[in-house]
Amino acid sequence: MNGLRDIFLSCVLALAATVTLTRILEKEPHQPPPDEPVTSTGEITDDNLSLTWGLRQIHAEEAWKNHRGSKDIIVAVIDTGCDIHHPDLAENLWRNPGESGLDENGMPKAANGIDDDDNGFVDDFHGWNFSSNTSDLEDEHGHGTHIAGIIGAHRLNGFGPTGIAPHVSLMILKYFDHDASGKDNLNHTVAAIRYAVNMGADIINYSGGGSMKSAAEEEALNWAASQGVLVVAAAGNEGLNSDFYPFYPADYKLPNILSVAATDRTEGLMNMSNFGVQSVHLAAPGKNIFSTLPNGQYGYMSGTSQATAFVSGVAALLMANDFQLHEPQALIAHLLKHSAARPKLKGKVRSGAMLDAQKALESSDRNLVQLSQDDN
Ligand SMILES: [Ca+2]
Ligand SMILES: [Ca+2]
Ligand SMILES: [Ca+2]
Repeated sequence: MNGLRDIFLSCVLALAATVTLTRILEKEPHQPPPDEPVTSTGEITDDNLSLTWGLRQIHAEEAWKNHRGSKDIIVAVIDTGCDIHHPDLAENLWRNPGESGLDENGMPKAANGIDDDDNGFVDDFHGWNFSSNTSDLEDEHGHGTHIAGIIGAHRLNGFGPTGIAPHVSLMILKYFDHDASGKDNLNHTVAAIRYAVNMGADIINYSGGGSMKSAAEEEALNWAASQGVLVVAAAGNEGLNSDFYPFYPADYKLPNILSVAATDRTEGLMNMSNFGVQSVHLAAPGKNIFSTLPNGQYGYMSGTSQATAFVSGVAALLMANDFQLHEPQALIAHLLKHSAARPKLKGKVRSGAMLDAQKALESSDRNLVQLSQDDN
């Protein structure tokens, strides 16, 4: 069904205890997300893991002893754009090889106004803005920059948090525009999915969605499945059982989609997180997550969006560590098998467990082809 659908962006203020998440955009498709991110003013260093409880809970430090990721793994972040100049992100952005280097006139292909790789997009160096149909990836909201940082902020660069995959290539695909209709945002999503697959993304991170199905979106995701692209999708922020109230794209019954619920520091589900023993695969940290924000800043955001990014990060590490796990079904099965069972999650998500990067990495086969990584 190609109708309007509500697009949620999980942006509950971490520091505002009384925030009630409301379904948005269903009646007013142009309505902005409910809250803006909270910007941190504190001094943060990337070895100050007290601020990044989620990394501790999934045992990221231990996982990094196995692998810290590879730029050869491309994660497409389909979201609100990204601060591509953020010092904690810039080096980990994907660079389209067909729009890199100099053209015959000595001009940088990234900004020469020419579609150098003839893929239909002019100067798509780090990705594409499907809202404005330009290469301008500016993130007016902050959500996309936050998600990108959870997946792939730099490690040991002296500031900010560390992404779960400190070495990775982040392909920035902007689909969301405050002023666009829900239908337009959905159409942009479909175009972004197709771009990601065409341009070689290994993983699609989709931290959004809505309650209405879209045949075009399902078809694009099915094509992604046929091309071996993993899709990590947010279970949704409505506090509902997705087995009875499906949320899309997380709940298309496709073999390459991994649906993620959100936990808080107690390792229980956040109240706002959707759940479902049939439809939601596993849980990951989602409350008060510290990450990058536009204009070189940092701050906190909460929701299944953030949990989804945690899973995408671990998936990127796994793919770098073990080529066999490049296949989405194999990776999903591996992640579920090597997760951390939690009593509070039993009967809530299919695995009854939360993400555990250490278990996932240590149980993958390092003797197979392993991608190289940098030293830090
Ligand atoms: Ca191009
Ligand atoms: Ca160009
Ligand atoms: Ca950092």
